[in-house]
Amino acid sequence: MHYVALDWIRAALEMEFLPLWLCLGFHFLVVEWRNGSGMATAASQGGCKAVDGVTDCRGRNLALVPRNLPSHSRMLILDANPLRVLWNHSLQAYSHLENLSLHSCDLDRIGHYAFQRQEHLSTLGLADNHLSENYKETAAALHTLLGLRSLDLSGNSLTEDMAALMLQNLSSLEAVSLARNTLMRLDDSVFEGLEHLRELDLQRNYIFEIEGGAFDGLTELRRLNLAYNNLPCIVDFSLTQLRFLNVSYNILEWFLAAREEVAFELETLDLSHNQLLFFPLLPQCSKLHTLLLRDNNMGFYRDLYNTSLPQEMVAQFLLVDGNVTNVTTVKLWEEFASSDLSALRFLDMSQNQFWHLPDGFLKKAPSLSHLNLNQNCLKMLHIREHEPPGALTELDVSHNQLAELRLAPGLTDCLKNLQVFNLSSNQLPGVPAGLFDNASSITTIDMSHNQISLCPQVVPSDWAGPSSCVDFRNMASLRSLSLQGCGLKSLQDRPFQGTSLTHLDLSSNWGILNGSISPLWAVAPTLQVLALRNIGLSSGTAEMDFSGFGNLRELDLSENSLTSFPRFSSSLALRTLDLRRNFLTAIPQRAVSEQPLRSLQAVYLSQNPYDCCGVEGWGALQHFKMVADLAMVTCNLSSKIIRVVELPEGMPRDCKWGQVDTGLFYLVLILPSCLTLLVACTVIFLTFKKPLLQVIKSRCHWSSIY
Ligand SMILES: *[C@@H]1O[C@H](CO)[C@@H](O)[C@H](O)[C@H]1NC(C)=O
Ligand SMILES: *[C@@H]1O[C@H](CO)[C@@H](O)[C@H](O)[C@H]1NC(C)=O
Ligand SMILES: *[C@@H]1O[C@H](CO)[C@@H](O)[C@H](O)[C@H]1NC(C)=O
Ligand SMILES: *[C@@H]1O[C@H](CO)[C@@H](O)[C@H](O)[C@H]1NC(C)=O
Ligand SMILES: *[C@@H]1O[C@H](CO)[C@@H](O)[C@H](O)[C@H]1NC(C)=O
Ligand SMILES: *[C@@H]1O[C@H](CO)[C@@H](O)[C@H](O)[C@H]1NC(C)=O
Ligand SMILES: *[C@@H]1O[C@H](CO)[C@@H](O)[C@H](O)[C@H]1NC(C)=O
Ligand SMILES: *[C@@H]1O[C@H](CO)[C@@H](O)[C@H](O)[C@H]1NC(C)=O
Ligand SMILES: *[C@@H]1O[C@H](CO)[C@@H](O)[C@H](O)[C@H]1NC(C)=O
Ligand SMILES: *[C@@H]1O[C@H](CO)[C@@H](O)[C@H](O)[C@H]1NC(C)=O
Ligand SMILES: *[C@@H]1O[C@H](CO)[C@@H](O)[C@H](O)[C@H]1NC(C)=O
Ligand SMILES: CC(=O)N[C@H]1CO[C@H](CO)[C@@H](O)[C@@H]1O
Repeated sequence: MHYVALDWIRAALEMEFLPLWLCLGFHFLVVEWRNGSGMATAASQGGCKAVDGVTDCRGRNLALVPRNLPSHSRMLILDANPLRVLWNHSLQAYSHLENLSLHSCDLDRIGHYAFQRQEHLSTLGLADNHLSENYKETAAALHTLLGLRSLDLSGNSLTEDMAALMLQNLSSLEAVSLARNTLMRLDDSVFEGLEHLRELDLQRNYIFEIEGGAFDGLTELRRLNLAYNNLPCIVDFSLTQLRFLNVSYNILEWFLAAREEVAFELETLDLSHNQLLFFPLLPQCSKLHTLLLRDNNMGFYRDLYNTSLPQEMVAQFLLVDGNVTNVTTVKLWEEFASSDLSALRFLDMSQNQFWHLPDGFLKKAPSLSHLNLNQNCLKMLHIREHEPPGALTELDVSHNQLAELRLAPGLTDCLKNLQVFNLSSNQLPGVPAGLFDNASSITTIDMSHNQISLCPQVVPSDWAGPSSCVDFRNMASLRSLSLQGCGLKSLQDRPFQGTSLTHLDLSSNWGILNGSISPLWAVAPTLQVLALRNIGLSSGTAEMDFSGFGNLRELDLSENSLTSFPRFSSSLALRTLDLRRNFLTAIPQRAVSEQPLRSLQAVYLSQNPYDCCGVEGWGALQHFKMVADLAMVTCNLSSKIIRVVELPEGMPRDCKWGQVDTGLFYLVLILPSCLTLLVACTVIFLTFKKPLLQVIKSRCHWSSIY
């Protein structure tokens, strides 16, 4: 019993000591902090940088807001410090702040009075903290900021209720970011009272539902970003004042604007990377100039409905709002026809499932300058009056199944503003005669990966036969032409005469030059970039004579059968030369010392079967540092593949020694045998010396008289 009482007293004593220890601990912390703050003062000259009212304390490992910073700072950056808590009054000394940045500070608590007396604060960055933890206190702190204009709360694991509480009554806000949080459902309470909000970023949340009216109070809203959410559709879109809407990377199947005859301010609409089934039904009156619809499932379902009249296509929407279910029937074509595309300049419909474009579709967008139809299933493109519109400067129909371009008869100036025409990867045999006749602005044509043939002679422009060839002659504006992988046979008749091509790609047309580059002489003076990859060039057929190509900067001769280094005339100004994947065995010294190669900035030489003993030019090449893929160049030394950079220093000389002085080699081989023979002779001689003398002596018997 005694014992127990004593124990109890000890426990009580310990209990009393506990606060003391805590106090001591706290005191210790404070002392340490004081010392720390002394250091921070030093850092405000060294660590924190203070220039022109901007104090930058990024990543200084600060646990508290330093107290000795310049008090007149207008901008304070405390990003990436382990603050954890923003204590009450910790910013008291800096009452002139306009801009405060606290990104990635591990903040899970912001004191109610942390921002007191911050009347000038207009921009507050709180991204990437843990503000969901004590969100009520944080909300209370934010409510003291009556002049706040921009607030970044991204990456804080906030739900819609937390966000709603934090934003409540912050009516001065003009820009809010709630990106990378965990919002799921938006109703009219979340953004209530933010009547000055112009910009709202909600990307990368889990929003699957936006109730009607959620944005109704935001009368000033101009930019709304809803990218990377889970929205299944947008119907009855009625934010008339919005200029920019980004709903990319959702799961939208429909976009349907409210059918009101009011003017929408919408200029940019990004609906790319969704699952749209039909062209969005846009406002009847808008200023839309950029419409991005890349990577959806859109098509015009003429074939599906088995009707040639798209007017008959109908979609029914089941709208569920609370316990009220409404069925709305939309006549797709009528709806589409009433969409206002008159200001549209940029339209991206790539990566969809368009098998055809209905008659009159492009006519609705007379201002269109960029049209991207890349990666669809188009089989035919009908070029008619105003389709595509005359303003078009860039048309990309690459990666479709086009087997025919059809040109309305009598049409002459349909492509007069077109600059870039990409027809790559289709099944076109050619283009209709006369299509390019009045295309006087065209600079770039990509016809790669089509099975085209070049017209043998000038085709009369009134010739209405099938478009089974293409003629580039006399296209004075043309600068860049790709005919890669077109299955072209040996070029005849100077097919590029009358053009001023600067870029030409003839790669992967086996045999197209048939040993002579004379078909290119017509464009030799203007060419700057020439690709002759994989066309079966060999050194044997004829010397490649590039002497007329005075402006050539880049030449690609890779994937051919060249066995020797090509010769270039001295007037060449080459900068890049690609000789990969040929059959070069040696780099001759002269190739390197020749004048045109001195101007080279990059030469690619790997994947050739060099002989390690035939690389006399390497030293010089390395000296000029122009071998761009030197690390990958290998050579062959008695059946072993060695990387050239790993060759021993004097290697080529050793090779020469081995090749030239074979006489010496034989001498060395023979020398031991000779020596052996000599020794043997001496031994024999010595062994038989005595008897021999004796024999002589015995023979000279008579001389023993003395
Ligand atoms: C506040 O700082 C941010 C980030 O440096 C900057 O983008 C913004 O313009 C500044 N705002 C003001 C009002 O100075
Ligand atoms: C700030 O002060 C209030 C009121 O005194 C107090 O309730 C709160 O705990 C304090 N917050 C912090 C982080 O110190
Ligand atoms: C917001 O304003 C309303 C009306 O002025 C007021 O009743 C409410 O308490 C305010 N809420 C906060 C969190 O300040
Ligand atoms: C829309 O948002 C996505 C994701 O942030 C971005 O990649 C895209 O560029 C934005 N679109 C426009 C038109 O800015
Ligand atoms: C589509 O309609 C045509 C005639 O209008 C008919 O011959 C054809 O069988 C129909 N196809 C389908 C799949 O209904
Ligand atoms: C819908 O719900 C409201 C209240 O939630 C109720 O008053 C109304 O009667 C309901 N209507 C129907 C058609 O069920
Ligand atoms: C449903 O239809 C009724 C009558 O047409 C209309 O008053 C109501 O607003 C509609 N509700 C929705 C959610 O569209
Ligand atoms: C044409 O389109 C293809 C594939 O989409 C692309 O690789 C190529 O760079 C484009 N050509 C030009 C000249 O833009
Ligand atoms: C179109 O080309 C034809 C023949 O090349 C020429 O006669 C005509 O004037 C051109 N039209 C325009 C509008 O340039
Ligand atoms: C290729 O050139 C050789 C002679 O240089 C010629 O006999 C042959 O007909 C040419 N081949 C083609 C397809 O023009
Ligand atoms: C390397 O050289 C030897 C003899 O010179 C030859 O038999 C062999 O095929 C060469 N190997 C390669 C990969 O070129
Ligand atoms: C480590 C360190 O700087 N300690 C100092 C903390 O501050 C006290 C008093 O200001 C100094 O005496 C310590 O040397």
